Amino acid sequence: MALLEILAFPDPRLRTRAAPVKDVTKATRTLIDNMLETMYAAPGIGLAATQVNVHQRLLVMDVSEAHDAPQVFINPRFEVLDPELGAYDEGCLSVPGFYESITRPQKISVSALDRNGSPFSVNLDGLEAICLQHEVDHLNGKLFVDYLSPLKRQRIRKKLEKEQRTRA
Ligand code: QAP
Ligand code: CO
Repeated sequence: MALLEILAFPDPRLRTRAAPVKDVTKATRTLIDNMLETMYAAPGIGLAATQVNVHQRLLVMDVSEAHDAPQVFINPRFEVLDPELGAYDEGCLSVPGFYESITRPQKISVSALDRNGSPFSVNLDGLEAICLQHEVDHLNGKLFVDYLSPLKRQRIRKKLEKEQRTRA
């Protein structure tokens, strides 16, 4: 297994719209395992392939306390089951150090392929529903900072650009 490099905002590659996975192969499963390892090491609760510069529609997440319940979604599609919005302080491994309250639907139904390429559907609520939507946004080139005011987003961008300059 291997740790993958996580792209950081405002890297333009995070704006790429990912393409559907055509075949779930051994290479797909290696990518999934490396993404899970990278997510757990961070540590984080969700990671989309976009964030590791792989532009395929695939994401991993684990919102469990014990970090022993990995979930994999390939070519995920979701429907809102309950239009009621809830707020959650979201973060992102690609926007390190920043957390902001974001509102999203709290109950969704997701259809996807599993790591063997078999289709499945599941209803999600709470943090799982929020995280899944956050990660699907990544696959569409969207970040949680896009929901903030331009002023807030610019402040975050400037701080991260400065950090990235001093790190390089
Ligand atoms: C997405 O985010 C998410 O700033 C997953 O310094 C987060 O795993 C969806 C992380 C919250 C819904 C709610 C962030 C780690 C991890 C940071 C993450 C940081 C270190 C973020
Ligand atoms: Co994120």
